Amino acid sequence: MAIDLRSDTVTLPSPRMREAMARAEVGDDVFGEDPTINALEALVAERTGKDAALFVASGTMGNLSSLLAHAQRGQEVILGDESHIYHYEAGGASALGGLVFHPVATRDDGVMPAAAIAAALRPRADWLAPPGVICLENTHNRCSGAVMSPDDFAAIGELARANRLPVHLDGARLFNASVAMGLPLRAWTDHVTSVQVCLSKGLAAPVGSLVAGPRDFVARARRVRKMLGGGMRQAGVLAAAGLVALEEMVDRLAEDHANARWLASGLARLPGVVLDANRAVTNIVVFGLAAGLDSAAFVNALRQEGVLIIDLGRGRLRAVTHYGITADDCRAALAACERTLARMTPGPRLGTESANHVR
Ligand code: TLP
Repeated sequence: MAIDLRSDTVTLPSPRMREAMARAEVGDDVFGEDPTINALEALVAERTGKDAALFVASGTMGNLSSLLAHAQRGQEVILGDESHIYHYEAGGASALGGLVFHPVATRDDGVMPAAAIAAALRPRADWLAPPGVICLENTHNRCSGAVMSPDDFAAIGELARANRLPVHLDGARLFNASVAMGLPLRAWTDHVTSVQVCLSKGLAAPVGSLVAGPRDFVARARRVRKMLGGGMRQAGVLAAAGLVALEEMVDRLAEDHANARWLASGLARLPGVVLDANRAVTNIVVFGLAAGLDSAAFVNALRQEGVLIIDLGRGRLRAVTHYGITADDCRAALAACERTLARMTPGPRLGTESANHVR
């Protein structure tokens, strides 16, 4: 079986999840009558310290429903230029909601400083698209799973309040941030208006995300969810796995973080790898190859060795640890990387430079 480090989205549901799914009490969620979904929404509202929460099919649907619930057509979404919403959500907020993306430079450590956001807020004028919502991401996918600190969130929350703007947090991996820092979700969510959290990444549920926020916001997001075709009826079978994910799968994320740290420090020692191992603080390792080594060729050659990673583009590669990956898998993956790089890197050729040098 391949060692699949492409993403934590490849995680399979645990046996306890499958049991809970089989036993789940269900009802029609569009009528608000699915008891398992209602329980999951109440639990996430409580953990995030928000009035209410809404179960949605995916992180993408959660972010899109949130943005469309916060902002009006022609308004700007102020977001990081390395953010998932900007790169990987098919431009949905723009295509379906008429919102305008205003990307702001993100530092390598995943932080979009409050000052950079302040500079992006356009003044009110007839010829300018006004800001409608600020988006943050934590942990930061394309920035090596970096954790943005609660202090940085507080500064942005203050800026947003002063400008009467909502802040939406793409917290697809907020549980990873919480476990890495030893802080509750509220350390971050208290500073934002709304948050989207994924159950289907490191928490290993098969499907689902939740959006949480103020009651009126959640009511609008619920309407958008219906508009997007996301009213899922007896989806309590999915929510049942989500409840197990929240009860049993959060603390074990520490294991994924330890595996990622180990993998990052091993990779950093390989000739041909460019990586600051201190960056790997959660479950994502982003690295590059030395000049002259082709990233796509490396990914393909590694696949032949039974190890899967992904190419983020611009010479950046990503390996993600998760519920399906053990410490032994990481050891085998590192050995495969070493073999692959050795094949790609020409060693000293006998009888030429090195031999000449000895003479
Ligand atoms: N990310 C996936 C892929 O889309 C690349 C991954 O493998 O990392 N926000 C963030 C920060 C995410 O990383 C993702 C998924 C989403 C939102 C979207 O979630 P889904 O896939 O459930 O729509």
